[in-house]
Amino acid sequence: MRVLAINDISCVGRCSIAATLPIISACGVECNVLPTAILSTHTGGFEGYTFRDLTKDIPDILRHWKSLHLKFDFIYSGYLGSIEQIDLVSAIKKEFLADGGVFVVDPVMGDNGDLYAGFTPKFVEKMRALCREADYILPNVTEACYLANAPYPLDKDGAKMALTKLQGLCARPIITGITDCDGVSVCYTNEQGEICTYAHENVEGFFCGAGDVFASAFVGALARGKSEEKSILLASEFAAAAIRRSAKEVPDKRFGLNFEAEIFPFLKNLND
Ligand code: PXL
Repeated sequence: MRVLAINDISCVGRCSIAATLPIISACGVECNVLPTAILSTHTGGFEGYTFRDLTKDIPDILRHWKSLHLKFDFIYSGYLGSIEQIDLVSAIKKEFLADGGVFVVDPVMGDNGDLYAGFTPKFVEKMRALCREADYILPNVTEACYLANAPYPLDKDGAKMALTKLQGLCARPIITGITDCDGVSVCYTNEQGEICTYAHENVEGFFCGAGDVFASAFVGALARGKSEEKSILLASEFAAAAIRRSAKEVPDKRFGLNFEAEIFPFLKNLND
């Protein structure tokens, strides 16, 4: 089983590839990477970060991979450093996804109702087109609102309506981080096609990278042969446990989730 993670390297801040590699490897699955950009930190709350766009390096990397006849069972894309990279990801899916392989798009674009620095309405439009090619999309509430043209924020009922709209883009959308009086929920369709939500207690404090921890665990569990619904529940439990722990243990939330300390319980659940 071979996963390709297309995401940035934020050198500090425990998100993107720095979260995906350890989590998918811990699942016992080979994780190959295609870095989209290198940043000194992620962009959520830090100032003065460096940003090197790697768009121009990607065609040469792909040429080499083609000469090796590489195919991937899963392609999981996250933070993309330029609009051009959206077309590249689409081409990578066509060229490198194995027959019967799974394409997972986390349409990383924003949080808390706003787009991240450097993202534009044109990017959202292009991302919508990439979502049409995906087997699964994993937007947070902000991204779901941008993609579905829904008003921010979403409660559980709003999320169910947005999910129905997103099914016009991709058969299997999963909306994360829905916050209401019941806590934080994830909204998805189960195997019977019914729209479901799964809630955790709400924990104070916003952590950049929580979506990447969820998405990486989801892909790792799917790659280990778990069902979609089981993978969602395992990934939600893992992300929620990391958030609960980090709310107490990480004084500066910009430095990300202490997901490392929750990997063993996650693996125990995965292997049960
Ligand atoms: O985890 C989302 C993310 C990924 N990559 C970069 C980011 C963010 C969120 O801010 O800035 C570079």
